[in-house]
Amino acid sequence: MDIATAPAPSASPVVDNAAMQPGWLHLSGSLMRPMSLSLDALRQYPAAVCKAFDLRCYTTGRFIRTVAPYRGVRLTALLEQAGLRNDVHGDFKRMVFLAIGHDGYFVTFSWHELFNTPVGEQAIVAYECGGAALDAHDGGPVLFCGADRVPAPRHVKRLARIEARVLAL
Ligand SMILES: Nc1nc2c(c(=O)[nH]1)N[C@H]1C(S)=C(S)[C@@H](COP(=O)(O)O)O[C@H]1N2
Ligand SMILES: [Mo]
Repeated sequence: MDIATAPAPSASPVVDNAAMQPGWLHLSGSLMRPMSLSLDALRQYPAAVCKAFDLRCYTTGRFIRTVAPYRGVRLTALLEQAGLRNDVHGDFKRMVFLAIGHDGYFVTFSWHELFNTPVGEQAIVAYECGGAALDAHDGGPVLFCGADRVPAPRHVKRLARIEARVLAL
């Protein structure tokens, strides 16, 4: 994996997620090459496909709907291209990734589960569902983790940003 050791930039600027252009995904935070990608740019990466699943709310147990298979790019592929910073030895092992929707809803992934467990193989940024393109007006791109027991929390509609953060005690 591509890991930087150069000095860190100053603190991340405050980002207004709602002001971001619908359909665009930004990768920010503790990365060597922060990126902004359109839905069409996401479609150029190697594709991964997840199985159809029942969307069910974790909080209420409510069945929402059955969702056809998503096709998208793995989150790990995007993060590998952006390159993780490693300003202090082993920083990447203390890294978490925030997947943030345009409405400010967000969920987390740890570096370990994405890069060091099978979960990472099924954590995708989807641009297609059941063979049909997911555009910005359909809520795309969607962040989906196919390994989760209850899939609704890490099913982020209108995904706007992935932010890499190194945790400190
Ligand atoms: N952007 C965004 N995605 C989200 C949420 C949200 O509030 N914002 N809520 C999550 C939760 S807790 C649930 S139960 C489902 C609800 O899906 P629905 O809006 O299609 O019913 O979306 C998930 N994805
Ligand atoms: Mo939920």
